[in-house]
Order: sequence, then C-alpha cells, then structure tokens
Amino acid sequence: MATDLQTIITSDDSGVRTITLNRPDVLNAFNTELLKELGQAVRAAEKDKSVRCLVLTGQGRGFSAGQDLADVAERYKTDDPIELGHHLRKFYNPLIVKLRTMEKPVIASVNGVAAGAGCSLALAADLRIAAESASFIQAFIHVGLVPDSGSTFMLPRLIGVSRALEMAWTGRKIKAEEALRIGLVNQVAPDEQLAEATAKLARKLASLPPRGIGLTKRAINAAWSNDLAGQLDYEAMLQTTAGKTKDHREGVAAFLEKRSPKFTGE
Ligand code: T3D
Repeated sequence: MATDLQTIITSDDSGVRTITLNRPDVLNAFNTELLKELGQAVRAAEKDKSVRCLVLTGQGRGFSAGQDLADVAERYKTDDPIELGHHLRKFYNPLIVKLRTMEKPVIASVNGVAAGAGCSLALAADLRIAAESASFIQAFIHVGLVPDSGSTFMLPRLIGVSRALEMAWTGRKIKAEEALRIGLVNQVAPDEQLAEATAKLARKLASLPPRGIGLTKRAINAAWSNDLAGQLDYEAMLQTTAGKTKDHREGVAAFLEKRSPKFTGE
C-alpha cells in the first residue's frame, strides 16, 4: 500500500510504515503543509494496529533542512507575524511528543543532511541509522535562534552536556562517522545500503511482541525523571501488564518447545 500526499510519501511493508519527507528541492525543509501532513501521518501510524514500527526518512539528498526559511521570511512580511513560539507549539511540539511517547519503535533513517528542526526530528526517533554521507547540524544559531523541537532535551541525553553545547553553539556539521563515535546514531551504513539496513532493523523490531516493545519505551522514558525506587516500582507495574499478554505465554512456550515464537500483539 502506498499513499501519496503533497509533501510526504507513506508506504507499508511487513508491519513497517515508512514516512518519506518529500520536498527534495529544499532538502525537505518544513513548510506548514509538510508539518500538517507529517503530524497526521504519525498520528495515523500510532493508531494503526498493523503498524509495528515507524521509519522516517527523506527523499533526495537531504533528510530535512529544518524549518523552511522562505516560509519564515514570508511570515515576516505581514504586520503582525506569528510568533515563533506559537508556531512551535502548534506544529512541532505535538509531533515531537507523539514520536517520543507512541508505544512503537521509531527509526530515523537519515539519508542526508539533518539540520535545525530536521536534526531535532532525527533526535526524536528512538533509533537512528545514518548513511555514510549524512550529517547533523544544529543550524539554529546561524539564524540567531536557539535549538528547538526537543533538541535541547535529546542532545545532552544522547551525547552529554559539553558536546551538546558545542554542537548548538557552533552549529558545526557532524558527519556520520563522528555521529556514530559520540553516540548520536546507532549505526552507519554505506549510502546504497541504507534502505536495506533500515528495513532489516525495522522488520526485526516489527516481529517482536508489540506490548513488550511499547512498554519498554515507556520504561526507558520514565527513567529520565524517576529515582531508583520509583523506577523499580514502575518496572514492576509494567511487568505485571506484560506478564498478562498472550505474547508472554507464547514466548515462554516457544522457548520450552524449542521453536520460534509467533507474536500476535495480544
Ligand atoms: O517558527 C518556527 O517554525 C521556528 C522554528 C525553527 C526551527 C529551525 O529549523 S531553524 C533552522 C532552519 N534551518 C536552517 O537554518 C538550515 C538552512 N540550510 C542550510 O544551512 C543548508 O541548506 C544545509 C547546510 C542544510 C545544506 O547545505 P547544501 O549546500 O548541501 O545545500 P543548499 O544549496 O544550501 O540547499 C539546497 C536547496 O535547498 C537550496 O535551494 P536552491 O538554491 O537550490 O533553490 C536552499 O535554498 C534550499 N534550502 C535548504 N535549507 C532550506 C532551504 N530552503 C528553505 N529553508 C531551508 N531551511
């Protein structure tokens, strides 16, 4: 199944939904239409039980160059332009929250440059696979802005405070090889093998027990704000839930019967 919209392309394969940002002429910079369609597509992927893993990628040579600056300049032509904060709260923030909290794995398959809010989008995914030619730029400072769309939350958690500040202050381009070394990405693949490497990981995740996968994401997210006692208690609560699933029983039975498990999501 493939549905073509104006600014994104979605496709399904083996429980994996891929959303491809599709404004290649401007390196998939976000205009309002793209933000709307992406938001709708992510919400639809969350609701659709047949979707067990979500992949985000970009058409052409970029992942995303962030907010469309021509769009911003257009806004400034009016007497009473929309405040940037308002625009963020309306479009970007709900999208980032949805990606971070939806109980399905989200993979950013970073095919090229990820700059500004495009970098933030990649950081909001659970896992990142980068093409060798991909790069990450906290471009906000070059246009006099601060990192947004969750970059100030995700970056220090992924690469530490000093590296996060250096990236944000200098707006330096981080190439894929360095991104792998500092923990910004999980994997780097040769450009021509990116799609295959992404599909392999995504299919693997899609074949695993969805409740176990989703509750694990919930637990790891909660660990950022819990103390040890609180987290242990939270784990016990989530394990009670996981322990009541058919997939748990199936996993135990398959192990004892020395066969591959078949997880249904129940
Ligand atoms: O209200 C709000 O929404 C506030 C939110 C702000 C969040 C943000 O994301 S702020 C940061 C916005 N992004 C940037 O500042 C990045 C701007 N782009 C670049 O610095 C460079 O394009 C890249 C480093 C990403 C890539 O460089 P390069 O040399 O590989 O490509 P290029 O030639 O610069 O770009 C190719 C085309 O894409 C070019 O168009 P042309 O000349 O071929 O017609 C360029 O203008 C266009 N493009 C690239 N980025 C954007 C863009 N057009 C509009 N907006 C962009 N962000």
